[in-house]
Amino acid sequence: AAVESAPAIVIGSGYGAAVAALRLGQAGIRTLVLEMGRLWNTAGADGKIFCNTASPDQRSMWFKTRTEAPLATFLWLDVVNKDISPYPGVLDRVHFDNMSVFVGRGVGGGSLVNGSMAVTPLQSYFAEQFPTVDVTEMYGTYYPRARAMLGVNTVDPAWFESTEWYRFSRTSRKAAANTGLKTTFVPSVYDFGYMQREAAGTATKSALGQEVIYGNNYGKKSLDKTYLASALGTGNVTLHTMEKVTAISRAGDGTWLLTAQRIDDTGAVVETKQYGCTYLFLGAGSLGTSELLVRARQTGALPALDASVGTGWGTNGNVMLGRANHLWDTVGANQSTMPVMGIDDWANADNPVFAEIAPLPTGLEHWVSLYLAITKNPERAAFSWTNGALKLNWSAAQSAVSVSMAKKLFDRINSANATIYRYDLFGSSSKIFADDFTYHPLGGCVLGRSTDNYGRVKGYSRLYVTDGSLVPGNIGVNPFVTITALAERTMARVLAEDTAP
Ligand code: FAE
Repeated sequence: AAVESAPAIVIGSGYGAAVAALRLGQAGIRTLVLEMGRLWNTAGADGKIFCNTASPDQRSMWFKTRTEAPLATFLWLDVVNKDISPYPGVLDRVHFDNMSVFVGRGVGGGSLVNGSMAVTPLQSYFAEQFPTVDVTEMYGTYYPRARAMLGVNTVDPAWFESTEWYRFSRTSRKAAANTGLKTTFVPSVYDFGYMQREAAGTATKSALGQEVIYGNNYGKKSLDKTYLASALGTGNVTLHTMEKVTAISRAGDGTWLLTAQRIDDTGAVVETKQYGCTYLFLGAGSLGTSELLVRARQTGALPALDASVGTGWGTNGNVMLGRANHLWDTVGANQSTMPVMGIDDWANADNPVFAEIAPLPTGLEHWVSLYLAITKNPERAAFSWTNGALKLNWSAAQSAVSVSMAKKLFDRINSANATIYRYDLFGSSSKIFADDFTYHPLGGCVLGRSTDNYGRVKGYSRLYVTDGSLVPGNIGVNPFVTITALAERTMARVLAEDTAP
């Protein structure tokens, strides 16, 4: 096949990729973005682009025959998941031994499916995780730049206190306060002005209409509305969708060569394409970028990649759990899907935990307080390319470390409130902590180990990583603002030093 060439290619279209595409386009560099998922801009028969969590259809998940929502059951009943026909839907759940990873698929990557929480980590913890990065510059320049570009806003505290849609957060806040724990508002990229109009009945419901993990039809500033829209607006950026890059190698003259498979809506490969570029940016996410690099090293295509490539992977200590409230502590039938508050016990040196107060919007009162805890689990795993597939050596014992950390905090909350855990949410009554999935895959090509201090991959020139694989397995809060800010930092440096004529 003929080789299609561009000065720069970006693989993926999530946070790290979107930043790369915009900054390259603004610098006047012709850039091609290759994304394996769909462009989500066309309404289905119901007039909506995305389906909601209450009645998922084929648009919900990436080539599955049944949805795989994080909550397996409710009152032990298998009422949460639904049979669907295989289709390139927006949410994927990738299964490894002992750990499955949720990721977004489509133009915008994780921004299409995530909870919009836009959190900046404590500066001291960032410095601990990234000892080689100048924190003054990070917190003075790149975090503010990322937050501004992403459109971060905060809920109006007065509205928060009065609306039925956040009763669930206030009830959890009360339980935390009874325990002597601090809660904090969490910024968001969901437009709270829009949400207030949803509540007032003057705008079509999205966050208040059970839309989130299978996409939001309104209100959310996902990357296709921010960075990627601006990138395409430069006139220098072209987007190819439904194309999965399967191999990267380097020609004798230093050109990067890529093989990509274009698929149709059934998943069949309809074309195998070859691309060439001078500058290659990997933004396929922790799983995608790790797969491309580990595979290239193990097949001999890129033998000079560092031995650390594929290592340093972690779950950001994710654990999901539910508590059962007393009958008088209602959480409300109506719940916004966008979390706005967290229990912030990260400063507790003995057991640091940041726990998002998560919604469980079923449309009826269920007295469940749901949480996604982020713990400081130090366990890490490594990827390998084995028998033609990506393997991850995460063990159940490594998940148990996150659980014991979350349990330590929530045992305190239960004891201070005389409450218990919910036993009916995760498939079997012996499972009260969902420790077998993560929303926050991080690592695999860690900054300063597999790359230099700016995301330039060691062993090769003009090869860059800009996504979550740079983060060493844990960042203590929800990760997308950090991924975006690090990508801004990389692009500023690369455009100043590497691409100058
Ligand atoms: P990512 O956004 O995953 O983008 C990678 C893109 O590359 C995807 O579009 C892939 O389809 C594409 N791709 C992968 N491999 C290939 C290939 N070989 N060829 C072509 N394309 C490819 O990467 N984080 C927060 O900060 N706040 C939240 O509230 C939050 N909630 C979440 C809720 C859910 C349900 C999920 C799944 C995640 C959540 N996250 C949240 C995590 C956040 O979305 C994630 O850290 C970022 O999306 C990761 O950004 P990357 O740029 O690393």
